[in-house]
Amino acid sequence: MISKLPLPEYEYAMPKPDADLVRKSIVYKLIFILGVDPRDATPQQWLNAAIFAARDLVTESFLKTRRSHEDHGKRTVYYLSMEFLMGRSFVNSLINEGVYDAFNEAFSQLGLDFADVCEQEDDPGLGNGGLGRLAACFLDSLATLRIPAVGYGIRYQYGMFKQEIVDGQQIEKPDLWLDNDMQWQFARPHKRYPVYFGGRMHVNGNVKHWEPAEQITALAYDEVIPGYGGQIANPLRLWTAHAGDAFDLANFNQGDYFAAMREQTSNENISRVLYPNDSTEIGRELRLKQEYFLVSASIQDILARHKCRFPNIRTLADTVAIHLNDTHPVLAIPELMRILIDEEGLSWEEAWSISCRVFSYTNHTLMSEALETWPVDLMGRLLPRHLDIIFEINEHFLDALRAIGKNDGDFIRRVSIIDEEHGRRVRMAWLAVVGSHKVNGVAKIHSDLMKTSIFADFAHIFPDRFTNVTNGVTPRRWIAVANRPLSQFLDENLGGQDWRLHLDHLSGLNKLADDPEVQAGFAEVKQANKQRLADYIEKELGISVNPQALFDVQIKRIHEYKRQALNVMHIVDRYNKILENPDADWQPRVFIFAGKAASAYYMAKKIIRLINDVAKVINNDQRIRNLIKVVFIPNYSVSLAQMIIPAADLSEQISLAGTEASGTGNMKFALNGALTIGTLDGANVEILEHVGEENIFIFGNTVEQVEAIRREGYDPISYLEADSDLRRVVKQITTGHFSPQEPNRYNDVMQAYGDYYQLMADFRSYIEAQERADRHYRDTAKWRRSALINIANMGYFSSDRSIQDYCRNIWYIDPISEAELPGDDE
Ligand code: 26Q
Repeated sequence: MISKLPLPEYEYAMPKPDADLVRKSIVYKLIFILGVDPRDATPQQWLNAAIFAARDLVTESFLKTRRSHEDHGKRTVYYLSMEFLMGRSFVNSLINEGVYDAFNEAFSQLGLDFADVCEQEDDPGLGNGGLGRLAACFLDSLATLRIPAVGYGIRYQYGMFKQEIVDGQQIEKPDLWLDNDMQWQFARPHKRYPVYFGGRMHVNGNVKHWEPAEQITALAYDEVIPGYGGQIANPLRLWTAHAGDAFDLANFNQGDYFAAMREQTSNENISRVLYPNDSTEIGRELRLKQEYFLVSASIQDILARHKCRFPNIRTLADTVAIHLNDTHPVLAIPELMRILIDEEGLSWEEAWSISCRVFSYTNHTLMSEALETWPVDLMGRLLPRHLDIIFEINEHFLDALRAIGKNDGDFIRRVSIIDEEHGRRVRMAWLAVVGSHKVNGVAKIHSDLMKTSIFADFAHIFPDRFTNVTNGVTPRRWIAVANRPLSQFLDENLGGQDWRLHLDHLSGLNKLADDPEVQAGFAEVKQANKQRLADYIEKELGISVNPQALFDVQIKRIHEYKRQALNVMHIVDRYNKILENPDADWQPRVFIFAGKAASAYYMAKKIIRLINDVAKVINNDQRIRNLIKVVFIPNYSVSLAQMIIPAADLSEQISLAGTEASGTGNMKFALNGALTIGTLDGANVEILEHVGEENIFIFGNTVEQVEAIRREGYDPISYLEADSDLRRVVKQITTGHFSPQEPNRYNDVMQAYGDYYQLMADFRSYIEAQERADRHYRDTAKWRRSALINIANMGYFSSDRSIQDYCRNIWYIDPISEAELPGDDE
């Protein structure tokens, strides 16, 4: 048990600051922490000083929260994720701590432009997209809901690359975020754990012993995650690989000092760089090392924490829930088993019973080609004891199946954790399902499909294990931080600020949606946000866009299944029709794209180039008279999303049905009063249920239709033959209309792999939905009403609701009550 400091001599309660105090604190930090004369300070240095001032406030909540967790021995959830896409922290912290106005005012006292200072902050890209951003929204909700929780991740030196567009093409540049972003993190040099790799296993009777060949140290850095309301802050603990005083043990023992030192440097690569989500075989070994590195350090830390608070390791499952964000950290299961058995001396049965109660797993994809598997050889070379444990888990599992009469060879082959057919690989998703007490999908349709497709066999074996938790997004970042005009509008029209904590209170807008004054107020908010984005586009890209036009937005990772190419096809079709019929009453539109392609993903990069080629031709065609503008905004990031989403009128969520597990951008748009044009995929289905079919533009084949088409043999050519508009669009793109200098540039982009994502099949229905959107937009009152109804009915999609679902149905955790919270002047 931890010995506690005597109270209350060591208490320090930070006074709630007003602008004067904040100003003094910022100037103090500038001078005495940064050593900069206020006369010479750059906006960047002012920001750094202000961050130190803000961090003081969150740190107070942070330490109090920790103490309260220790005092009450509450059950805690540990969220393991290879990605946390946190976005900028400064304004978010000010809003969550309730000191935004004080800081704003302090900066105006200093004669500085607050917005300009805030723009100096780096946006650490420690994630690829949805899965990483979801983890960040969840941390915000966990702290806000006062759930004892710790996030565990990797402190990549290089996160997501910086995207530049040169001649229409994506160029990747390294993004060294750590240069400036140390202010938010507390280094914990005493929190260090050894992580081992390689070597051999020794078997001595019943006792197994792993003699590793390499050792690396995991060092902890804590980022403070403040909850809204300033009472609670939880840690996000990020691990960095440090060679420290550890060497390649074998080389060192043989006296080969230089070989040992060389290894040491290469091992520090473990936390060097974030992997893209379509990674090729090259460099995969390092990815497996990363996954184990995260898992091993985190499990050691969780066990150390448990031992500090409780005398017996056997009670672990009573106080610890460990959540696996996809299969990436699933080695946590054999790692916990290894420690419980090899180091703590528990029996297999005891260890397995604890392990199953501790772990739960979220699946984020149905596409079987995206499921993680690792070659048995590689696993055995890097982690021989873990592979051995995985074999044993598999044996126990298959034996149990055979014992209940399920011994059909084909069935056993399908559910075996070891895939024997593709060169012996470990199926990580199977391991996650077998080793967890709950497995969830991220939207209703996704969770249902999980049980009939990839996990059908397991749904029979473990019918109670599968469940759904529909994703959500935090209203703090996605309204309060990203859309201040809308926040003010909501405060005024809902008569208070509590929608930030109870998003279902937005439903109060339903009865106001027809009120012309309310509609006008909303229109003003939207216009201000569109103007801000138009200014940004003008400044960054030199393209002038009409802020009165309909802003049609698709921002997300570039991927064939997300069908940015279908969006382009609609743009080209509209272009053709305007040229054909220039005097018709066309609705002006600005098409906005942003998103990164994985650097090795040939087709995704080609799609970016296509967007830019199409933009060049159409934007410069005088005959179009600005009725269409196409803009690709480079370097998509959380902070860009925060600017673009509030400015959108129409949100493009057009994945092929059955491919997007949930989507979360779709929620952010609707929450900010954009109407969705989308397929019946992922969370779109539930958004439709909440906003009603007259306030959303649904098109395209359903999952059942997509499957039927595939079963019967999909024939894209038949759609081309039947539709002359479609034929013209495809011909133009594939024969160089938008790339006259290289006519063949896009001859593979439309029908790659036989149009696997069925663009041709959904084209006509998409065009019709776009026409409905035009007509709807023309009726200003109708559109505004729909936008308000969208906002009013998005309460369900708060990540607070998702986290409450997890707490009730998966983690079995209660929040810390008001009474258990430390008071301000304790
Ligand atoms: C795996 C192995 C090796 C290297 C990289 C990866 C890897 C990394 C990231 C695989 C997948 C990812 C990311 C997946 C992702 O972002 N999925 C999205 O998750 C969202 C949150 O649940 C959903 O809303 C999206 O539908 C889903 O695509």
